[in-house]
Amino acid sequence: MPKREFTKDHIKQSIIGKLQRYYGKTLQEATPYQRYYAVASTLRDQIMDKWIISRERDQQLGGKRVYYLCIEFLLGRAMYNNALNLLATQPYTQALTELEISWQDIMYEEPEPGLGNGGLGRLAACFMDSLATLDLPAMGATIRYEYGLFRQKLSQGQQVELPDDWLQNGNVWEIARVEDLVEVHFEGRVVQSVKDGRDVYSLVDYRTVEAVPYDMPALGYGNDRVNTLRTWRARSKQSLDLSAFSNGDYVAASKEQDLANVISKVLYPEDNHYEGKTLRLCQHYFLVSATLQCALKDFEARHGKDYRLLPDKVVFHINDTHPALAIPELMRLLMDEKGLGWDEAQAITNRCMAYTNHTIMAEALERWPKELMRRQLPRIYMILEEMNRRLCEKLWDRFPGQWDRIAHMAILAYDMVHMANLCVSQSFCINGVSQLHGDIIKNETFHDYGITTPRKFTAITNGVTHRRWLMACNPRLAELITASIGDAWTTQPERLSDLLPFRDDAAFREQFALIKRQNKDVFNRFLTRRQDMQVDPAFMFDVQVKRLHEYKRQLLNALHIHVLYNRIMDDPGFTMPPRVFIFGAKASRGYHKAKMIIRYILALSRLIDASPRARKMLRILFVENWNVSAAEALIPASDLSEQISTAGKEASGTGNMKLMMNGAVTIGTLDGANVEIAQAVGPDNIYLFGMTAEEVSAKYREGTYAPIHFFERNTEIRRALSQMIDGTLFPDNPAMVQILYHDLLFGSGGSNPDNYFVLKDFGSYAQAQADISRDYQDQDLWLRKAITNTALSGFFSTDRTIAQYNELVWKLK
Ligand code: 26W
Repeated sequence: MPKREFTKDHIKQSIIGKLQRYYGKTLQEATPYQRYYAVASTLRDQIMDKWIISRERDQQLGGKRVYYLCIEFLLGRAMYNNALNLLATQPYTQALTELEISWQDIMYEEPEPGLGNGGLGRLAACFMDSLATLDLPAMGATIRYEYGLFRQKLSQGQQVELPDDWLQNGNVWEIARVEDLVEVHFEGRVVQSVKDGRDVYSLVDYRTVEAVPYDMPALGYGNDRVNTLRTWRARSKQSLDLSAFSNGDYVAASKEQDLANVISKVLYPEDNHYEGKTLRLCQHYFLVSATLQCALKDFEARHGKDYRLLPDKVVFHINDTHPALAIPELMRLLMDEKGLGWDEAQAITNRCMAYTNHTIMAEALERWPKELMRRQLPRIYMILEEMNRRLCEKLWDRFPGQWDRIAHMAILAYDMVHMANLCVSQSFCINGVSQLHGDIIKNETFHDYGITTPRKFTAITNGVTHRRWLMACNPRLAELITASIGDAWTTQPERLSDLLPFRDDAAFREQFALIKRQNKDVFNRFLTRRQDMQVDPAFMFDVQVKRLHEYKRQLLNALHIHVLYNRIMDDPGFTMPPRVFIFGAKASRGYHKAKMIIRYILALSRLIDASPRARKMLRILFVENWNVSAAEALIPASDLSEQISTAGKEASGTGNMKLMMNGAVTIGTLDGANVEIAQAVGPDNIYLFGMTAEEVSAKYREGTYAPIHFFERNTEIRRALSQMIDGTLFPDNPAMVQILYHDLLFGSGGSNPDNYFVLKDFGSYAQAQADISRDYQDQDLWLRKAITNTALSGFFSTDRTIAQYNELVWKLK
């Protein structure tokens, strides 16, 4: 098929033509949304050509492909990135300019797909970019949530959640593939029969939900590959059960519909905290069953029915345990539908499944009650039981008599299904997302599996796509880099290290500083639009942006700001280089302490603003509704990156990488990928503080930590904590955030006091912050650090991550 041409003039014609045909409007009459739609659908035309070619080529080559299963894909807006990956920003910019449209005017018209909570989902989105750019055949699979992560409003000092109705005006980038619809079955009962001398099991009296795929293109940068992100929508099979309806039983008539209509309705706003909700289990099974059915159909079309070939042609990547039911589902399909025996099916399944763990927080580990699983998915439960029986038999041979140990490793134990054990025992690869996290899952979390199958464990450090997170969001810096070292870095990010010598070039440093300053102005325009605010661009931007969680320790940051405020108020001689502490963070709806931390930060902000002297050097900005677009606006303007989790808790972190790439210097603990950032840039270009992961582990084991001592001995801590509850912050309700105070000193709800060592690490954190204030005043020194960070960020591109996954795990092409 010949590719159509897309020159500037074609683009202009196309935009005008679409406005006319779709909306019956001239360019002048069109609304900003209509203009957006016309530009985006012009890009889409261009993508379609490539998409078809790409699919045909894969079909011909018949190679192996990866299905990346993830319950979240935090995509962010696509228009500009698609233009970038098509190498078409220039003709589009010219065309738009001549039509008197600016990117800025139409960009914000694009609804933002926020189909994820945080790191897990954003990583999946970055992976799609690098998979396509490395020309690897891959399909992403997720749920097409009608409502993405809630929109956050800040109102009267607290977070308010509003629904995210992102599909309201449709989605230009998706194509409904009704022809690829599959059925997913829930509930019912299993009946056994004998066929050709073999036991055969099938599900009867089940409830049917139809899964309709909506495909979105995932483009490679500057190549011909377009992969697919398949998002599944649930719908009911019949519009109504007519017989029940005509009998007047309206509830029964719509029963099937209820489940169907809620499965793809809304993304759970939980991040690192698991609750055993039935609907969530249904979502998980819906995603894997639909995807696996379509994968097997595709396999047969390309390679026939010899399923022994499956592991050479297909790999399923399970991201965190949410898609873990892919394992028993593949068993079910191979046995019940394709007629294979158990042993053969299991051998194939074990060779097709790879698993990445993304968190070790105990409260995030999924365990489903057996009875719930049995009721919702009877056949799947049966398979899990048999799988568990065989596993325990093997474990018994290895650890005879060690009941506790075996129970700890089992899939089924104490009436619960342990999803992590399912993944670890049945996948050929168990991956951690940073070197430290890889060590922790192998030696602590899954210690006994680390002993029995050490070679299955790998650690491949996460990354971020430098095309979205540098080229697209920071075009000025990208241009400066290319002008200095050429453009090889766009596909070989390690080449960014060619920038290192430019640290010593005063003119380059000046340019770098100028761009940072310009990016602060750009951010201010964004902020005005979002929440009608401005920050002083002369201030240092100190940035902590990530989901709100106790282990991420936004509270440590806030407490330090509080102490700085007191220093300013107490000591008329105290000064510091002006800094704005910027937060962006959503708290899960039911996470009370997290919401109290937001209240505390907002109250501090009010307190500071009330003092003319304090606000000259200290400000707090809380960016409302933290999402991908906000990140794209703020990160290029950031000076300091706060990565201050309790060591051992943050599996990797990826915000740390985005900020580093854009020349922010990190203040951080030796946690997750911070360890590797520190190794890359060296001690002079990062501010490390706090306990190490080993020290944290030792403290937990000893159980002797007594934060009250810090309260007693450190007057600054005592003063700030006391003000938390004495009416200074909340005159109308002094007890508002009492739980935070109480939690730090005495523990709450049975937990240890200060479980995340905020007070223990406070001293070294405050010292590191003082060093930063000192160093920042020497702008040459600071700029050298900033440039070093950008120059050495190439390792943290997902291009490297994906290359490693392919080499060690997927082995595609
Ligand atoms: C069931 C509740 C639940 C929901 C989401 C449990 C766990 C999750 C995610 C796995 C949490 C998550 O996003 N983890 C983050 O994954 C990133 C990508 O690997 C890492 O960089 C972050 O450190 C990790 O917190």
